[in-house]
Amino acid sequence: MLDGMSRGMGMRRSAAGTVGLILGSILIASGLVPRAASAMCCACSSCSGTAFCVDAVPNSLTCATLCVAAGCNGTVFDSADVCALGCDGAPDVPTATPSRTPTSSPSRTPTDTPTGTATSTATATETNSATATETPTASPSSTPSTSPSSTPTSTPTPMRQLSGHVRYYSDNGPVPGVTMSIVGMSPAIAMTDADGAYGFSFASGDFTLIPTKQDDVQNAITALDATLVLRFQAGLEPTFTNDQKLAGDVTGNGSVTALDATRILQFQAGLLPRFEVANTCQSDWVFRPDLIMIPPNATPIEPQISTGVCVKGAIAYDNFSGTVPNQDFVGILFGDTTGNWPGPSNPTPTATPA
Ligand SMILES: [Ca+2]
Ligand SMILES: [Ca+2]
Repeated sequence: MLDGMSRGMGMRRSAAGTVGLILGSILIASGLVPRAASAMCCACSSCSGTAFCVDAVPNSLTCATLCVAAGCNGTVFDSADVCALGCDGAPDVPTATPSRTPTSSPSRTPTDTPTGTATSTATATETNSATATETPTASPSSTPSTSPSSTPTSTPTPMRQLSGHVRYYSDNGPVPGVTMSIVGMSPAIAMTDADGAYGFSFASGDFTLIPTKQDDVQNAITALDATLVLRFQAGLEPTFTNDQKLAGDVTGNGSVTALDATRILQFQAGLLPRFEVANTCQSDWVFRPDLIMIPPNATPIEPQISTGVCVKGAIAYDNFSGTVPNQDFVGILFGDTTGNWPGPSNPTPTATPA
């Protein structure tokens, strides 16, 4: 299966591969080794043209994970193997197609055009060949805008099937205003409230839960953060945690260096509107799952950042059902290595049920 998955992932970068491998091991360990099944086509709905063919893994969680790994916030999977542009079209046949939907086959125009005016044929050709490259562009991924989702209608608080909290990494304080996105067959969005709590009234099937948050810096990024980065790089901060490393890698290249310190100084001086890593991740914050217990059929996905690639922290659920609380995350503001983000500032929106 690993082989099938890795082939399915095709040209994806190493971070995605790591997630796939981790997921694969978890699936094997948990006895979810695939039954014989048709291939599944996963189309990442928010990155048009990105699709994967997953063979012998009757598990849309894999699809969601692959799309998440590719930086796409939406997944449409199709167990019948009939994606719009096809997966492999044949059940039970392992394919090696990491099918980027064949948008722009640089078709040589049919040679047998009758009349001989060679002029017009030349133009129609290789114009759009450039689009076929597989650079995992941090493309539009539909960052769930904090849109004024038509909500609060004061219904009696419904039973929450899926719920949890988001807390700040340094002091466990509540993080409000986090957009919690359910990515899967039935996409939904909820916001964390002033207590950092969120909840979805309806959740079922296969999906991935992904937090993102924009802005809300609140003067938490100062020269002190840059100093701390330099001290860490010089080996003077032995207790620098993984969370601090996530905060400090504002260039998003997977390591904490003097360049990160420079960028932090530029940011706090107003010379840099946004960190590179925030652009790559489409989020000014990074989150990691913080589960007391991992529910059955759930897979925590740790954030992984390397040049041009941002695998967001998430929890993937396979065949979710029932009522599952405590699906918590830890939030980290990019740049805040000192961890002094002060906590809720503005009156925050009341919890927005999905
Ligand atoms: Ca860096
Ligand atoms: Ca700080």
